[in-house]
Parts: sequence; C-alpha cells; structure tokens
Amino acid sequence: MMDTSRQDGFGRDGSASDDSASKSGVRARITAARVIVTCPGRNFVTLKIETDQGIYGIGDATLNGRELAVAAYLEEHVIPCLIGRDAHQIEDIWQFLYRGAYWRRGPVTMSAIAAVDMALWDIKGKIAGLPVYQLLGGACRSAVMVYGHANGKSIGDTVEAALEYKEKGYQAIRIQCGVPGLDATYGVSKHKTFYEPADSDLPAEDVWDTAAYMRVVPKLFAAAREALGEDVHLLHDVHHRLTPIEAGRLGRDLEPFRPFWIEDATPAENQDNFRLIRSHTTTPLAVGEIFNSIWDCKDLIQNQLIDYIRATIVHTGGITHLRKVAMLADLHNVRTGCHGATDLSPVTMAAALHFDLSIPNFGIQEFMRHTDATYEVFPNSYRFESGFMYCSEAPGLGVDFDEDKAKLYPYKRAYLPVNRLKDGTMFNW
Ligand code: KDG
Ligand code: MG
Repeated sequence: MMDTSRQDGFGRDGSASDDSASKSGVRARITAARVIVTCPGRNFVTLKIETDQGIYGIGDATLNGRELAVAAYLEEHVIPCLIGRDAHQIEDIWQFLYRGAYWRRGPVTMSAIAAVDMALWDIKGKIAGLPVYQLLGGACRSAVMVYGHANGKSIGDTVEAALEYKEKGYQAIRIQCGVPGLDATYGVSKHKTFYEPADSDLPAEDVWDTAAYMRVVPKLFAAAREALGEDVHLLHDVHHRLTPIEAGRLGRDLEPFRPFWIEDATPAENQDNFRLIRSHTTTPLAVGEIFNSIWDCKDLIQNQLIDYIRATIVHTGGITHLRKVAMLADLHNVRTGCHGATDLSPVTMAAALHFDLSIPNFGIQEFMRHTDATYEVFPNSYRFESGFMYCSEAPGLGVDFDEDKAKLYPYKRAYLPVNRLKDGTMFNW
C-alpha cells in the first residue's frame, strides 16, 4: 500500500528518500503521543507514545518545580514532529530533537528528549519481546546495588535510622542530619519514610550556616562508623553548599571514616572547581544530578576530577545519551551513580535499572521508595532485596502507567525551597 506521507520522497522518518535505513527493517509508525501530568503525592510528567502496531511506550519527563514547562515543550514542540516517524529509529529521532531544535541542551529540552527516548526504548523492547537491558547489550551483573537515605534531626536519630536501613539489608546508606541552629536542613525529612522537599506553593526560604554544617558532618560520620561498623558504605550529599576549598577540608575531615562518596560538594558550572577539591582530599567525589548533557561533565571526566557521575536518564536526554556519558566515563575510571530521588518517576527508576545492569562501569544507584499511590499510578515489577534492586524481565521497561488512576491526582504547583545566609544573602539550595 502506498505510504502517502512519503510521496514527495521526504518522509517523516527523517530520511531524504525511499532508501532510508528504516526501509530495510520492521517499522512501527508513531500514531499518537500525549503528556499526562499527575500528582499522586508529588508531580510527575509522563509521555505516552502509541504506534500503529498497537504497542505503546512510556517515558518520564518530570523536572521538579518546572513540570509544566516540559509538558508544554513536549506538547507544543516535540509531539507534532513525532507523528508518522518510525519508533525504531531511536538514535535518529534523538538527533532530530537535539540538533534539529537548533537550541541545544538545558534541563527542559533534555528532559523532554529523555521522555521520548525512554518511551521508544520501551516500544522497541515490547516489539522485540525483550527487557530493555537485553537490547543494550545484556546484563553485566546480576543486580544493582542501591543506597537508601537515612536521616534525622540529630546525629543520634540519623544513626538510628541508618541502623534500620542496615537491618533491612542495605549495604550502602546515605546519612544526612540536621544542622544545629537551623530549622530545616536539606535531606532531613519531616515525615519518617518519605522526603519531598518540593512541598510548598511558593518557595520556602531556609537559612544556611556553613560553619555549623562543617562542624556537625564529621561528628555524624564518626558516630555512624562506630555504630554501623566497617562493612557498610556511607554516603553524604553536600547539595552544592560549599566552596571548593571548604569541600576539600570536609573531604579531608571525613577521610578517617572512609565515605563511599561526598556528593555535589560544590556547584559544578565551573568544572575546574573540582581540581581544587581533588588536590586536597582522597574522599571520592560524585556530582551530576543537575547535569543535562555530556558537555556538563566532559572535563570532569576526562581530567579524572570525579569518581562517580550522577547524571540521570530523565534529565540527561534519556538512555541513548546517558550511555554515551557512561562510555566516556569508562575510559577515565569514572563509575556511574545515577540520581534516583522520588522526583524521578518509577519510569525513570525502571529505565535506570536496565541501564545500570547493562554498562560495565556501574557504581551504585540511588533509590528512594515512592508512595503507594505513586506505585498504583505506575504499576511495575522491579524489586529490592538485600541491598540490591532487580529489574523486571517483562518486555520493554517493565513499568506501566494507569491513566485512570492518574486522573485522580491533579497537578499541584510545588516549589523546592531556596536558601539564604543568616544576613539574607541568597545562597545555593
Ligand atoms: O529535585 C531535587 C532533588 O532531586 C534533589 O534535591 C535530591 O539531591 C538529591 C539527591 O541526591 O537525591
Ligand atoms: Mg543530591
């Protein structure tokens, strides 16, 4: 039957003639795509792409606090370009959306591209009848080591929480405690089990005190090592709060307690910041959860200024782009430690597990449990056991999206907090 969309020889498959690569193989024409924003406890942006094969794929496009910007980007500027394309041409569609936009990179663009990319891998897996990790080259390991989040207002509460994580089988635990004198501290939960910092209609204004923080963290690590013993990995997120020289000092203070890593020790727009930290400490460095392309970490990786790259599938252009980051990292002894906070939906978590299984230089995966309501909206079969996560063996990503349930939870504007110093100066959150 004649393919009417291609009568002029310039088809929507991105090729200039009938000799396109896709002509030789199976095709799965994209017939529809839509964006659904839902808030089962927190906001998620989900893209669903349908094909003429009757098979659909889903992708996560959640960008915390800026959800509707990505939804509009997808609806207005991406979806119209997808209709009619061959869902199998994942790399070509990626290049079309990245190069073809003229305006490259940025969290909104790259989260939108990531959602398309995840959905297309999901479709390809479903058509092939294989879990996505098999399409990525197969498993390099049997399971994915994850770290959980122990936190508390005081050092004692945090250590107690960390002991509970150890009891549950976690082999790696992130520890965050309140800073004396401050009402709120990043990473310290108001509720026992869930931590959602984006919880107000307008940004909450927190207060920050670097000196008090620098005093408490080494004490926390000393107490945690003492209570938990040597055979648990301890991690800590500085959350962009220090200058490079302060970070060098903290790294050095923590060396006796052998942290697995300190994360986001300093903002990384200037990648040279890490050279200074590196020259002062052997504590391993992780960074990258707010990166959105390989260009954000190229110098960090090539100069071996970090040990773990935390770029994540949803904010870094999807599986297709993150694989390139991982490949570059592998050449320079840098391992992955993908971001996995709850603002990344179960679709990203599933995609991350496939990715983590398939790359040679996997390091660790962050894992924060979602609420039961979130799991009802995103049914999935990945599972946690004894410190490790196991991927679904279902074709595709192995996670679904219940649109009827999603409708029960309408979008609710929610901002992350901001930070000010005690004198009122705006600071990093
Ligand atoms: O949206 C911001 C959160 O994802 C971030 O604050 C969580 O730093 C974080 C982490 O390491 O999980
Ligand atoms: Mg972090």
